[in-house]
Amino acid sequence: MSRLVVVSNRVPSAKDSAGGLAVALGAALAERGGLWFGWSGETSGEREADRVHIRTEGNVDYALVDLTQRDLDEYYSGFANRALWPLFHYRLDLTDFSRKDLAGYFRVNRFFARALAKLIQPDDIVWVHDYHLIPLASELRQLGVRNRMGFFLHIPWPPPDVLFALPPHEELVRSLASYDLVGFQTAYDVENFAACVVREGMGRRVGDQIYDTYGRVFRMGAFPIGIETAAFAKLASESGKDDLVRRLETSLESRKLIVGVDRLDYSKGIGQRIEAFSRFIETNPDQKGQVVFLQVTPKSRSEVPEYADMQREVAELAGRVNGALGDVDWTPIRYINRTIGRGALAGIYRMADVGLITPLRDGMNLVAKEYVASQNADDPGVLVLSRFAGAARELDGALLVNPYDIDDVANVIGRAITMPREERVARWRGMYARLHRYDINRWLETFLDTLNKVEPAPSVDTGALAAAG
Ligand code: ADQ
Repeated sequence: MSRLVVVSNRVPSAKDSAGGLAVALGAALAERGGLWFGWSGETSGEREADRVHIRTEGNVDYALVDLTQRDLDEYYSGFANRALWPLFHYRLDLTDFSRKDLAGYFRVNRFFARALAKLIQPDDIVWVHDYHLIPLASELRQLGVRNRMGFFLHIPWPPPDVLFALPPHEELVRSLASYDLVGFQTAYDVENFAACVVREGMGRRVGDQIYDTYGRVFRMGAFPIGIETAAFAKLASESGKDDLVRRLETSLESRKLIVGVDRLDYSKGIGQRIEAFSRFIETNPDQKGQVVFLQVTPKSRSEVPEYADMQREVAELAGRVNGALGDVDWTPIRYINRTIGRGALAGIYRMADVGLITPLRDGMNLVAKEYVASQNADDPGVLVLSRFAGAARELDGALLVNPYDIDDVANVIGRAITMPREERVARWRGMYARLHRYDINRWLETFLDTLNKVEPAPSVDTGALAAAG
């Protein structure tokens, strides 16, 4: 088995509480021996490609590099999070493109490539994650690295007319062609990407999910990410003793619970969700005092202005709804800005009669899967899920909604909260079986097996082509 090299913008630190992806990748690295490379999370005045901090745990090396404040502003807060993130979530209105940020994005990818190239051994298999690092393979190939390389995009890939609004769209597609395998969350993303390649004549289809782009042949495919299903189910079933879970249960006084859990991000549709809950109460006055909506939302990316604006807007909206609908003994919305340990989170999901997961656009949405995995098999809650989450392609027992249609979401909340037990059990069973079969480890094996089987492309190097103009 080849050694595995994982590359992501951030490398989980020893003190982070590891999420499912970090746990699964960590386990794969430990099994094969490997290297996890990325930004240290630290800024320094100067950056030097040979100043790589290496931490070794067992047979896994964690290799970290610092970035400068300017790198972070341009590469991370700039091009990655103010151009790629909004555009890939279909938000042209929030996309802020600048050539300065784009140059920073390519500069940091080149810097990462120079530092990483020295650590890669000839038989290594390299797996790069997410939109921050699209150009990494192309930079590595220009440095002569010929290893098998795969890329997985955690967020959606937009359709051609959305992508083409981004001036450097062709460079991004050209960069992706330097990988041997490009993985997306759903078949819709694959379709969108293939349409982008073909529409502007950047490449052509030469086989099943195989494309020749700028003279380089590569494979693409859908690899829907999973969760640690069995571990989540276990955490949830053992969560009854957790202090936070008990306090929540006592405070509910047998009221029904609806839960939403998301990073504070405009793609998650939190504002529309609050409006829909409010509409549900207005149109069902008998539910006043009978139901609580708990929205758990840790702040994220506060350095990006759109996120700071959103923090204020959502807090104000929740306050306004509580002021208008609440009573001395009932606060309809509980809005909490903090992260919660996985055990307590699983317990909250299990206690909730409804999981209200309504992103405006989402690559997958792991919360939807965690909610399903955490339910009590004999008395499960109901998942209300946006049709625009990648998870909607798999979770066919959910009640699907259009999150832009506030009346529809309000009606479906009513249907979910009154759904008879037999229907809840029937809907839940199929979803759980699928999540159990196709969990995070299966996802990881499927991606790596496919990457291992891809014929390495000896065809013309994208880098050489780019250099030749
Ligand atoms: P995210 O946009 O971060 O991920 P999501 O898939 O929902 O979205 O994952 C969030 C994770 O953070 C979940 O595991 C959840 O439990 C955790 N989390 C959220 N709020 C929390 C809280 N208050 N306390 C503790 N934990 C919390 C990106 C893409 C998604 C894609 C994932 C994985 O945007 O579409 O599903 O990557 O590929």
